[in-house]
Amino acid sequence: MACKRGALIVLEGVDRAGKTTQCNRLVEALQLSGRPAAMMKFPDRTTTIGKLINSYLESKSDLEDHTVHLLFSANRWELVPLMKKKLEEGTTLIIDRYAFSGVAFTSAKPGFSMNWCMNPDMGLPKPDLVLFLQLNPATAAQRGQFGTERYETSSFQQIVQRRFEELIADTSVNWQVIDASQSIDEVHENIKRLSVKAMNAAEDWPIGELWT
Ligand code: ADP
Ligand code: 2DT
Repeated sequence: MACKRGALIVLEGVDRAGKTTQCNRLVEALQLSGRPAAMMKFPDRTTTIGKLINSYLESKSDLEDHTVHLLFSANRWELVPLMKKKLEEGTTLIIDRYAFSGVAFTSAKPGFSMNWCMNPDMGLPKPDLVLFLQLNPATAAQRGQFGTERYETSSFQQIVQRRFEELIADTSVNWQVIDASQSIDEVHENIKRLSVKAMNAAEDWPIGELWT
């Protein structure tokens, strides 16, 4: 019998919600329980396209807003062959940000509709589960100051949060909202339970296509 495929699990959420912490914890826990798992992160700043994005985020270069949106999307598409290979080999992928961040951040800029922003990511591998780590700005502030990269201001992040709320209303995607104000261990237990359930449900189904 062909091996069961891995699941595609995405973590999204505002700055300092705990995405990176929880992705690491989840991969570690799955591996310890004998389930192949690997972490990925978007933007992946190591590729040629990722280096252009990194320079933009660090304000070392300027890029026209449509152009940078398409680069973020291209950065996902260039990794699709690797993602599919791993999923088909049975490895579950835990991903720190995906197309939802792409849409939420660009559509927070003036003059961008969510529909325009979604188009370049249509047909990407569809996540089996998207975990949204919900955290209010006051609690996020207790976890440290904003960094110095582009987009790291409270006024911009408030608009991003509203765009995420619109995306979460889309029932074609398996969203689960997690209270990220709980302790790291509590959040981890919630996330692990939902992930194992999604992994078991995904293994007999083909990989879907996002927003098609
Ligand atoms: P993100 O990737 O969403 O920006 P991080 O995982 O980098 O968030 O976490 C941001 C900061 O908050 C880190 O210092 C991390 O240790 C801390 N942190 C993460 N989760 C929690 C939590 N549940 N409670 C308290 N602090 C947390
Ligand atoms: P971090 O590397 O700290 O997560 O910040 N972004 C991300 C976009 O504008 N579009 C995208 O498609 C993605 C994946 C969110 C990366 C910053 O880049 C933003 C914060």
